[in-house]
Amino acid sequence: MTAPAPQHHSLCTTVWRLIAAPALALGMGTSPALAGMDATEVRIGAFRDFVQATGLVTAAERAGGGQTYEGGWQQRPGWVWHAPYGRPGGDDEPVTHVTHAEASAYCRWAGGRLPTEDEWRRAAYTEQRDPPPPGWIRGRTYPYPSGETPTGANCLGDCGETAPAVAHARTSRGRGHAPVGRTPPGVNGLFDMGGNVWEWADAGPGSEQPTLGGSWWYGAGPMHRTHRATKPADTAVVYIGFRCIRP
Ligand SMILES: [Ca+2]
Repeated sequence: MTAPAPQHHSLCTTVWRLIAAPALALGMGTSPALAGMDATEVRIGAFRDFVQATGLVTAAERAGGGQTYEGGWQQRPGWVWHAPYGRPGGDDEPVTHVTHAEASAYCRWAGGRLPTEDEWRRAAYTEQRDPPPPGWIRGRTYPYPSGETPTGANCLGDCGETAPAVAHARTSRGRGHAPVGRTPPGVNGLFDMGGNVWEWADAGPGSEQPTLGGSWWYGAGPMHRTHRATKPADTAVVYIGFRCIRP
């Protein structure tokens, strides 16, 4: 089940505009139901604050660009965290083309850390609000972050009418990402846990790290709670982003 969107989105947008700068760095605020899980994927604008504070040059920048998948992995010159498809991205778009280590460093800088896979999954699939808004059942584990169905997420084909992708997206498959928080809120009131961009989680030391929730590149399959995926930790590509938790 997908909860009605407008009042939640309006409230979130209002909160996003009013919260102070340190909280802004983490995205569109955090979910009060979930001990500090970001309500949205981390935004380009927030990552810019991190880059300006730390002088980070990302691996994708050093390599000349991140990657996309077009019948095999293809490097794209100039496709980096602030220009996801080679052209400047808006501050409200999800940051992409960042490695697991870069995502983790951002979260630590912002006063949190990457969620573990278990933390991410509990937030994405099991409703914990007390009481939850109408239409949601406390304690229920849903098949999708959007509820009983994938409807409303930004995925490929299976999600129905979704938030408009950014106009500068360049892809031969799917429509590209939407700015964060434009789809209806899902389980626990979180945005885009299913679809939009994959999200890094932290499995501890290791060269393979979890990515969760699927993306605009895929249908609903990778959004389902039974789906598991990992990527090489140095992957920096157009459809992987992240969010942080401050437990
Ligand atoms: Ca996502």
